Amino acid sequence: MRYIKQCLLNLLVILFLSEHLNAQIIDMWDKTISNKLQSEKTQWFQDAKFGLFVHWGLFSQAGGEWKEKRFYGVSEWMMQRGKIPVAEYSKLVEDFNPTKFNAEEWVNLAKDAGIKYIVVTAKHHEGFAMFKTNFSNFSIMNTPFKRDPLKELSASCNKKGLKLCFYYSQNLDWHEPNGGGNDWDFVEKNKDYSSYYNTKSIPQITELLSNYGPLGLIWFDMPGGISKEQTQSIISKIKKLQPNCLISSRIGLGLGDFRDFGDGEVPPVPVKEPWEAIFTHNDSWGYSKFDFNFKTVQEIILLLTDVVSKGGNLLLNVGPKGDGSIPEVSVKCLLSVGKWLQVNGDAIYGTTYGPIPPQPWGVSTLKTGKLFLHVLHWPKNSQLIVPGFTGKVSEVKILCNNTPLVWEQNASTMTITLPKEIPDETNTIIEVLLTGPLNESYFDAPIVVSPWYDHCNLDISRARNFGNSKIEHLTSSHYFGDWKHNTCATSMQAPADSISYQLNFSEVGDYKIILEYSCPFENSGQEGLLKFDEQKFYFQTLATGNYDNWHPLLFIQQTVSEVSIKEPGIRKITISPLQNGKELFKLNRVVLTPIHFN
Ligand code: H79
Repeated sequence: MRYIKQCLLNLLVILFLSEHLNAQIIDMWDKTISNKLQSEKTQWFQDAKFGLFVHWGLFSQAGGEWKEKRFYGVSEWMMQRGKIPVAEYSKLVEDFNPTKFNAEEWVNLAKDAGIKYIVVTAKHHEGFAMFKTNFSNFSIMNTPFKRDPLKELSASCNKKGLKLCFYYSQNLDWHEPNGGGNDWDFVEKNKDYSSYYNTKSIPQITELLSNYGPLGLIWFDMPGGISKEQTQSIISKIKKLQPNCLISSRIGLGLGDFRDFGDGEVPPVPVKEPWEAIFTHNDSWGYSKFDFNFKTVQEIILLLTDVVSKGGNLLLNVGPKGDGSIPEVSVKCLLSVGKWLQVNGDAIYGTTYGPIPPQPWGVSTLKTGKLFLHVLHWPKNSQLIVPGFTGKVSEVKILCNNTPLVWEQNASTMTITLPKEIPDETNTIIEVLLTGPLNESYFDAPIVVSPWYDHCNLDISRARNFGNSKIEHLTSSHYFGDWKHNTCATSMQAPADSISYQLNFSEVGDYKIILEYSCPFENSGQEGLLKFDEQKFYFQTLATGNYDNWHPLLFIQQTVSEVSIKEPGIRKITISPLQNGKELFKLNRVVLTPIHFN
C-alpha cells in the first residue's frame, strides 16, 4: 500500500515538475516581441536575471550523513529518505551553532557576484524555522546559536540594496503530525492539513511578511492539502500584508506571479511570461559532504546565457554548511561570474529573450535599441551570419572591449566580420545598436550551417514532427531528487512518424551527420532512414540503456551519413523508422560535423 502511495506521489510530482511543456513548444515562440507581457510589479524581477538561492537549515548540519550512512543526492531530503523519527532528527538542534554565519559577508558576496535578489530557506520540508517564530519551538532560536539570521540578512540587504526573498515550504512539514510528508511518525489518515495551515504555515508566513521589511518575493514549494479557494485566500492575505511581494508558481493550482520550471530545468524555447530557472551549484540543494559535482564558472555563464536568451532568470543555489560558511568553491565561482557580469552585464540585465533563433555560433538577447549576439562558438572564417534579420543598424561593436566591427546587410541577412582573436572564449558578446524598434521575431529563419565550426548542434526543439512522433520533455533523477531534464523526439514507431529540419548551408562543405539518442536494449537493432533532400541513408540503432524517471537518459552519438554540399542553399533532413516497430529511439539532437576545411 505504501509502495502504491509512493508511486502515486511520484507520478504527481513528475507531473508537477514537468508542468505542461509538451504541446506548448510552438505556442511559446513569441511572434510579437513588441507585445511583451510585463506588468509594473514584475518588472524588477524580469530585469534582475540573476538571483541567489540559499538552502540552509538543520539538514546543512547533517550534510547528507546520518549515523555513518551516506545519502547521495539532495541532502535536504535526508530525514524523509532515512525515515528518521522526529524525536531523533530534532537532536540536530543541540549542535546547530553556525557561528561562521555573517549576513554582511553573504550580501557582499551576492553583490560582487552581480546578483539582484536572494532567496533564503526560512523553512524547508524538515519543518525547522530559520527565524524567530511564535508558532513553533522547532526553530533556530532554540539552538545554541539563538540568533535570527533572517533578521540579520534583512538589515544587510537593506543596507546594500539587495532584494530579500524567502523560501517557505507551505505544505510539507515532516516535524508536524498534520504537516505533509511524514508517514513514518504519523498516520496519514489522521492528518488535518487545514489545521497545519492554520496553526503553523499561515502564521509563519505572516511573520515572515511582517517582521523582515519589504520582501521581493516569497518562494513556495510542493503545494498540496488545500483547495484553490483556500490557496487564493492565502494569496489575498499575502497581498494585503505586502502588495508588491511576488509569489512563485509553486503556490500551486496555476496561481502565482511568475513561473518556475522544474528543479534544474530550462525550457527548450523562449517563454513570454515572467519565469525563473532554478539550478543548484552542484547536484544537492542543501550542503552535502559527498557532492562535488560543482559547475565551473564557464558552465554557469553558459547556463545564465541560455536562460536569459529565453527570457528567464537564473536562480542559482548554494548550500552553506552547518557552521554558516558558504563552501569556498561556490564563493570563488560566484565572484568570477560577477567579474564577467561587470563587463558583460548590459547584455544580461534588463533584456528580453533574443529574436534570433539559436545558431551554430550561439544565441541572442534584446533590449530597447540594442541586440546582443552571444558568440559561444567562434566561426573560423571570422564571418558571423545573423539570418533573417532586417533591423536597421547604426553600429556594431564587441561589448567587452568596445572594438567596432564592420557589418553588411542584405534583404534578410546580416554578416559581421569578427577579429581573428577570440576576446572571451566562454561568451564574446557583440552589441548591435539599432536605430528603430524590432517589431518582429526572426525565429522562423532556418539555422545557418557552415563548415567554420567544429560542430553544428541542431537541438530537437528546432525540428518539426510528423505522424505520431512527439517532441517530448523527459525527466529523471540520477541519485535522488537531483532532477535532470531533456527534450527528445519520441514515439517514432512507423515510417510516417518522422522529424525534420530545414537548414541553410551558407557555403560548400562536407559533413558527417551524427544522431544523439537514447535507446533501450529491447528496442535496439531496428533500422532507421535519414533522408538528406532525396539522398537516402540507412542506419541501425544501438542500445544505451533503459530510462525511466529514476534512471538517467544515457545518450550515444552515432554517425549515420556523410554529405557533400556542392551548392549553398536550403536542405532538408528527415529522420524516420524504416519499418513499423517499437519506438526507434529518443532523439536528443542531430549534430553536423564538418569533415575538412576548404
Ligand atoms: O528545495 C529543493 C528541493 O528540495 C525541492 N525543490 C528544490 C528547490 C523539492 N521538493 N520536492 N521536490 C523538489 C520534488 C519532489 C520529488 C519527489 Fe521524491 C518525488 C518526492 C517524492 C518523490 C525525490 C524523489 C524526493 C523523494 C523521492
